[in-house]
Amino acid sequence: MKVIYTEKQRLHRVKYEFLSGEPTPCFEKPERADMVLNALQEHGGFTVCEPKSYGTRPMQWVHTEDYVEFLQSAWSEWEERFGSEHDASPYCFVSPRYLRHRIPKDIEGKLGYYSFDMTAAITKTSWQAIEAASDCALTGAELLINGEHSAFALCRPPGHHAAPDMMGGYCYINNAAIAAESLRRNGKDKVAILDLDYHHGNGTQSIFYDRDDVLFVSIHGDPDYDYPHYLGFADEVGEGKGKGYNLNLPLPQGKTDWSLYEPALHTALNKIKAFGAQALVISLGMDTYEHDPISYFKLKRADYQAIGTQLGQLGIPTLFVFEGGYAVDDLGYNTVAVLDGFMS
Ligand code: OKP
Ligand code: ZN
Repeated sequence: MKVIYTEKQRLHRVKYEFLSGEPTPCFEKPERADMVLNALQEHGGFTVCEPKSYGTRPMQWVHTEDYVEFLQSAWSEWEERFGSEHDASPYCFVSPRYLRHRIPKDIEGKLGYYSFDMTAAITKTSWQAIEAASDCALTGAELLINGEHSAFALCRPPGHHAAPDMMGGYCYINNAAIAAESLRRNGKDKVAILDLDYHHGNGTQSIFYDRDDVLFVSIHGDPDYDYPHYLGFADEVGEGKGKGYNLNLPLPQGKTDWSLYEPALHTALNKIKAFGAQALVISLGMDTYEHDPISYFKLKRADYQAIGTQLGQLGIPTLFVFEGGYAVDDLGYNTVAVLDGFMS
């Protein structure tokens, strides 16, 4: 299987996030990709290649132009006002209830306008990594368009929380959504996205919520108890012609092991089969692992192999797009277990 990765993605490294009120070194860090690369190399069945460059045009398929421009200029605007010592980060947000959705001129106002939480800070070199991650996803999609049966876009920063004009949850540009849209524009009439990250892919859901040509299915921790808290419930089924093309399968925090997970996976795969997907994008979050430091499912290494096997049995051209997963020591081997299961 071909893996698309570039060292440029190392250029995004945020110093801190707040975990239960405490400044903590950011869990989403470049070493995550290193662990995956190591495990891929040890396995031996993978070829790592560099992405092609696609620029910002494809980003605008799923994001607004003003948001993409904001991401590109945010650091220089921030640096001009506050210097380069601290990462650019929002603190004030547009509550949907009482405040006006109006883009302020000041960078602190803009950061809040374009964010739904405080976990997506911007550094001097973040943009280069963000663009590189999008390129990895697009290169992966192009491999499928050119006839590969599968590929793995090893993207960082991740993307599934990024909405048309909002960052959050370590995500800026929605890599999986861009890949899905690329597949749609290149002959795949029906594309399914299966989001396996522990956290609901609110951004991806929002992007495709009113569409019937891209099915979104997600298995994740119940948002009544887990991040992103305000989306990802089972009654969100899509709207307009997209009604019936969004399927959320929230599972209980703390006790979801394979015995609870497998039936949900079965439901998800049946939905994808019934839809008749011609290409499948997997938002491959590995934070469903029993030892993940910020998530609460109980999947084990062998379960990842089984997930991969079941995905492979669908027989649909499949692009894996890397999302979360923070148990760094086991992250590489767990990821390879999914891909190995898929190939075998
Ligand atoms: C990004 B991805 C839990 C804190 C959660 C944000 C998590 C972002 C996850 N107490 N903080 O979906 O893996
Ligand atoms: Zn996650």
